[in-house]
Amino acid sequence: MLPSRPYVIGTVVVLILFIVGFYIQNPELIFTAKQEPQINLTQICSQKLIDKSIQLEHCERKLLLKDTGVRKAAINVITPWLAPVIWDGTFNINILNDQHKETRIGLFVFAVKKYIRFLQPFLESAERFFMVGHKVTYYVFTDKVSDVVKPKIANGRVLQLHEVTADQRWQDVSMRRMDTLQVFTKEHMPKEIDYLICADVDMVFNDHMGVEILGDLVATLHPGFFLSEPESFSYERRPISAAYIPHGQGDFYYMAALYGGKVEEIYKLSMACQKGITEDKKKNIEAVWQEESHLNKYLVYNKPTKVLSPEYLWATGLPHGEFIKKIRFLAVDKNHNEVRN
Ligand code: 5GW
Ligand code: MN
Repeated sequence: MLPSRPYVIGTVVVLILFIVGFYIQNPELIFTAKQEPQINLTQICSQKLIDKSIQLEHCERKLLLKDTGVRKAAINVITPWLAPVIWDGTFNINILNDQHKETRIGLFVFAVKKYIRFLQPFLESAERFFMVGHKVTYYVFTDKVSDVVKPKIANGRVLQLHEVTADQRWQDVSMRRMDTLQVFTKEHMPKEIDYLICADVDMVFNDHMGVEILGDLVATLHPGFFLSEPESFSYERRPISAAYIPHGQGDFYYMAALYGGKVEEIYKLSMACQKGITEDKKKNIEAVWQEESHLNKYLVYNKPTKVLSPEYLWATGLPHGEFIKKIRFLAVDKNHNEVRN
């Protein structure tokens, strides 16, 4: 007997509904034929690696270097613990400026003995490039307050001059900064500012340095080591020093000429570094790169929440590849014998 007509129609309808339902659940099957051919990322990467005039925008930085001896992680825009590495092109300054309208920022700098000569160009260039349009307090420490030439300072910005004693040994001058930081980040700064940036004075601001550098704990890649393997970092390697970092540990070599963070974080950092410096002094030793060694030690175990690319720390005459688009903060080419005696 043949199936009745309603039975046939019913079966066909069920079949159609089944097919339609299947494709609704698996839409990619419908469009398979229309899909673009798959992009071959490996091919693109290798083309970029061959191309010498590579554009350094955004995530392309990861593809940059063709020299296999060079550490690729060094040009990442993010650390393995997911802290951003700040390069030109990785941020939108207008969004960040809006977020930081009310933020109060401190800039801490020592200018003792002959280094007082660097202060005026430092401050004048800061007025041009450092946190322009924001609330800034300069915390200047010097042994001769009366010798300071005060530059013209924009509205909303304040210069505080503080007297410090000049240590005999240059190593102590540089390390005294931690001791001073420890006091000021506890007693004065918490009421006055939200973030503190600490800098060397033998520097000039040379391009924009704004709120993109603010974070809980911020450190800067040393321009001489950002392409190096960790084994060659000049960490303190003697176990007797409090700044000791064993081989196999540590992520980057940070330069002590620029770091910062929330006042509370810099308090913790300066406490820890000063403690290490004092412990070493008791043993009659000194870390290989003084407070920079202690800073690096601290940052191995307290990872920075933001890392600044060497755009934020470059040295006069240091050759740079295409990957440094902006030199924002530049170490002055100083005559060591002249300024240190
Ligand atoms: C003097 C002689 C040798 C090394 C440092 C000094 C020195 C450093 C000084 O006489 N006065 C002084 O204020 N400083 C502070 O320490 C400055 O803020 C200076 O930028 C900072 C670090 O010393 P630098 O800049 O000589 O260290 P490098 O590593 O940049 O050469
Ligand atoms: Mn310096």
